Amino acid sequence: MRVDVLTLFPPMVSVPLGQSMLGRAQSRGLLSLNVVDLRPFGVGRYQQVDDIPYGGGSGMVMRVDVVDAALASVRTPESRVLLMDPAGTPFTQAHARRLSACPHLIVLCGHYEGVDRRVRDHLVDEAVSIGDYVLTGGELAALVVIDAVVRLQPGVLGNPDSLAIESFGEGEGLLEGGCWTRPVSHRGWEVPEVLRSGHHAKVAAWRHAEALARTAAVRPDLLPRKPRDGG
Ligand code: JEH
Repeated sequence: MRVDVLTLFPPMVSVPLGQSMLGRAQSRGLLSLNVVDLRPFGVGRYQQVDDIPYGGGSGMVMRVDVVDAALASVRTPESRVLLMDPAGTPFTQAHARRLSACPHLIVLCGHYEGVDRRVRDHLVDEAVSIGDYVLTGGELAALVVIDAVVRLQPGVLGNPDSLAIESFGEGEGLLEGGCWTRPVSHRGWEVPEVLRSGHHAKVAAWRHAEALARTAAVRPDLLPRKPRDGG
């Protein structure tokens, strides 16, 4: 898939995405990443990309004309345009799965106090937030979205089993209990006996019980069929 990221700070995006699985996805041609610097689309002698907010308030707001010009340089009829936005729709795994089917994603990252509202209203398909905390800009949030989407592309994960397990529900519906490797004992901390037993059915049952216990302890909201307020 092709991903264009529009940002005032290109290395914030290109450097992390050059590492690990996503770096390998790029060199293997599974991800075609293009990070676009917004600065050359700025206006006037100083290539200004932002201005003071109408109605007052602190900080600077990114200009709609600048964003429009930058988007026009990469947009095609099959592009899906995302705006990273602290007031956007919460990003979920279902979101990631839907976006992974798009041939071309464009991710717009604001900074400072955000972007002129006309961008969200007229130039993008959706505004997305990665969670209820405040970041300094959209770049780190874009990395989260791109990572979650690109790892779902066929061939990106070394082991397709990981995806099979997720879609089966173990990875997604419940939290995982834990995992262990050698040595079998370290400072008296032992690998659970059942995992060394070689009894596959027992291992599966134990893991499921662990996942349920873990989920009930830290994310009871994820448990199925639990009655919740308001329905
Ligand atoms: C942050 C894009 C562009 C910071 C604060 C404000 C919140 C009430 N999950 C996420 N957190 N932050 C971002 C994000 C995503 N996706 C994000 C961005 C930009 C994404 C600029 N910023 C910085 C920024 C204003 N405050 C927003 N308000 C709900 C607590 C208070 C005001 C705007 C922009």
